[in-house]
Amino acid sequence: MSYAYDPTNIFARILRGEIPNKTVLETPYSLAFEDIRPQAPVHVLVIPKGPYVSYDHFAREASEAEIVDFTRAIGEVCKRAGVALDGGNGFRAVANAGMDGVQEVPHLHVHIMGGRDLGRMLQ
Ligand code: IU
Repeated sequence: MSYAYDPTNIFARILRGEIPNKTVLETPYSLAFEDIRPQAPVHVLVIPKGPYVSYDHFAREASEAEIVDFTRAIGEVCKRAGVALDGGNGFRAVANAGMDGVQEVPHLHVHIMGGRDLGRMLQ
């Protein structure tokens, strides 16, 4: 079995410049932009530029350079948004995957949400 990536998904189209986005950060291997339906005062999506469906796909097939870049991009987004723990009140990072994870867009994205008390996610 291999992962099937659909190059027509909306984030692939954003990466190709076919659809506008509110960019927060761009690095060699990653892009971060505002979620169009924010669930919190801070709601940014961080995506790798490579064609990865999900976190498990990325973790298994991305290069070390991509993984380092993506991880650092998440840290930088948190810092820029003022939610990193060196000065901010914190955040939630979520990556939904597949049917059970209720993933809407089949291109890996990590939601960074913060700016309010997000409540308990797990009971
Ligand atoms: P999910 O993790 O795949 O369920 O979340 C997809 C997110 O992508 C969701 O929060 C949408 O509001 C967001 N989004 C977007 O920011 N821009 C778009 O054009 C589309 C979805 I379609």
